[in-house]
Amino acid sequence: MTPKTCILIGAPVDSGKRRKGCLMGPDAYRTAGLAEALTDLGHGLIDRGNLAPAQVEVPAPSNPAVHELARTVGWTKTLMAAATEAMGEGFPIFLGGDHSLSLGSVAGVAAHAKAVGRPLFVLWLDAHTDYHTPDTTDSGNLHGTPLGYVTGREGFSAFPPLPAIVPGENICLMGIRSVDRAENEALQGSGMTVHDMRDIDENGIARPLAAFLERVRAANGLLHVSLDVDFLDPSVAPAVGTTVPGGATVREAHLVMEHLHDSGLVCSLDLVELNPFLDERGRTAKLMVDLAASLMGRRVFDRPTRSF
Ligand code: EXY
Ligand code: MN
Ligand code: MN
Ligand code: MN
Repeated sequence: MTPKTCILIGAPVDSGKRRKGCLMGPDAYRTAGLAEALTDLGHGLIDRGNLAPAQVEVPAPSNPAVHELARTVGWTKTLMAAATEAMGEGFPIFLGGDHSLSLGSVAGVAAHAKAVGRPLFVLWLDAHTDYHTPDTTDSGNLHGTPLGYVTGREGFSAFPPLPAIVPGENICLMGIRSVDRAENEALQGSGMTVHDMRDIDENGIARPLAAFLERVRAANGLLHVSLDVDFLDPSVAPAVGTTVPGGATVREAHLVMEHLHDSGLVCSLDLVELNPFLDERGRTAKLMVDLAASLMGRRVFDRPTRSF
């Protein structure tokens, strides 16, 4: 990978669900050595610190279950602008914060892709499909809605207008093992490619990923990666409020990162849903940093038995 200017964007978003703690995520990644890992790989680094949400007023949501709508809309506004700006300067890494941050990060990256005339593709590594709208969510937790927003589903009238829609055909989800009924119905005909854990157990993770990366390459696309802690199995990544058993192993996740690195296609990254309050001596934060580093560079100690 050619050296990048990595731009760390702290997004202590905690409004996308009721359980608190993701606001500590950005500082946990810093404490776990993210900046040092990136500079050791030869990349430049700018840390923009932690952002704050724009203050906005919104009408009462039609679904009374919806939680903290105004704050999440404010974050979306802030992060969309920050993402578009950072894409013009380097490789943004969004340090979450819960997954509602991706309403802003993906929309902002999509605006940049449109401006430079290239299609945006998204790889969504998650236990969940996050395809709700504010009208379909039962929990009211807006961290379950980012893919609904960026694909242009109806129901997001309180949010900023999308600068560019990401077509479902450009989105690939991996690690899926928890889908709500309303999401499942909407997924039919969405065009998105969904590799659930059964699929990965039966076929492995490398081949479906390679097929997706080939599509990105053939289209001269830009690729945004959104990594939710709950993509990983809770036994190796306990610091998340939405654990689902049967997740990706360290080996599978690491292999994904190596293939992403080798592809040279990735332009931006979300690290989301880390709740340091639930961690065990920083192990989840450290694993997420290790995965991000493997995406950003080939490290010889990744393969200690290999001769060079
Ligand atoms: N589908 C469930 C809901 O809508 O409440 C769970 C969503 C969890 C979202 C996490 C971030 O991936
Ligand atoms: Mn998610
Ligand atoms: Mn999830
Ligand atoms: Mn739900």
